[in-house]
Amino acid sequence: MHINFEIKGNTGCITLNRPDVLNSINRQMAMELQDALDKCKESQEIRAVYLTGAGRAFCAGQDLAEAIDAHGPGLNNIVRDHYNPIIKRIRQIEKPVVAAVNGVAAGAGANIALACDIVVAASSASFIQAFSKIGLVPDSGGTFFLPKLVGFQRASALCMLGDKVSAEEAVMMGMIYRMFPDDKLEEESLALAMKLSQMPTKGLGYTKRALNASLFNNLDDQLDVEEELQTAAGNTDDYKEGVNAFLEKRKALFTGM
Ligand code: T3D
Repeated sequence: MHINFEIKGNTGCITLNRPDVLNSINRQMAMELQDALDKCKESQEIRAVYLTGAGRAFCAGQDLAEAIDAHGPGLNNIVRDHYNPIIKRIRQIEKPVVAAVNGVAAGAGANIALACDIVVAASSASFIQAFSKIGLVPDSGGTFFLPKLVGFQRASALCMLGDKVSAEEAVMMGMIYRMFPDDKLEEESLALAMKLSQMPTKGLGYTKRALNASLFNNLDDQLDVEEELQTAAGNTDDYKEGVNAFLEKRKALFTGM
């Protein structure tokens, strides 16, 4: 197995686990990651997803030994069968997906992290659009998310130069949400995922759907989406519980329903 998958409370925890090659992704790992994301989507018990890496790296992107293997899957197949389905799954799971970037995130590894809903990193972590250094194009949604996160100009420079961005710089430029000291990352990031897993899951799922739609919509269309999803959220048990708890001055107990 190249992925560790376990359920902690209501959080599906996925750990990329090929530390000797900095968790670079080969076909087996890509398929296992897709399967784990499917489990997270389908399970009622899982209300948040947590993605991290084993060892000193988050993920160094494509396993380059496999990429140049004449008997390997081939470039176009790698993008179509490995990375595109991973990114689509991350965006389509209507539950919060937290990436805890514990070390270097390069190539597809960086862009898988950036496709997640909330990205936090260890202070020693870094992000590298490594593709240009080997003559490739950013994939795994990098050309989609990066300009939206950091602006077109910065994204162009990062994609073309392949500069290493420190966690601190990544926070400053809005590429990621927060940074924690190395020895606190696991505790803090897991606590964040666990907290999300106890929040109104349907409401968070609708929020994600609205944010996904905002990437394409004009204001009129987006207001329509918000109206529709607010109606749906208002019909959930968690909305009733949230309002009642507020009025009764007690802590809400959300069930995700
Ligand atoms: O077919 C396709 O390729 C299409 C899909 C493309 C998607 C992509 O992700 S393309 C981009 C692929 N990734 C890269 O180009 C990054 C390659 N790695 C690096 O540049 C560096 O390893 C890092 C900057 C990430 C970290 O550097 P450093 O000095 O901390 O570690 P290292 O010594 O380079 O790596 C440690 C080991 O991991 C080393 O093996 P060894 O010498 O101990 O036996 C190294 O070969 C291995 N490793 C690191 N990255 C990869 C890898 N092995 C295979 N594939 C990797 N991507």
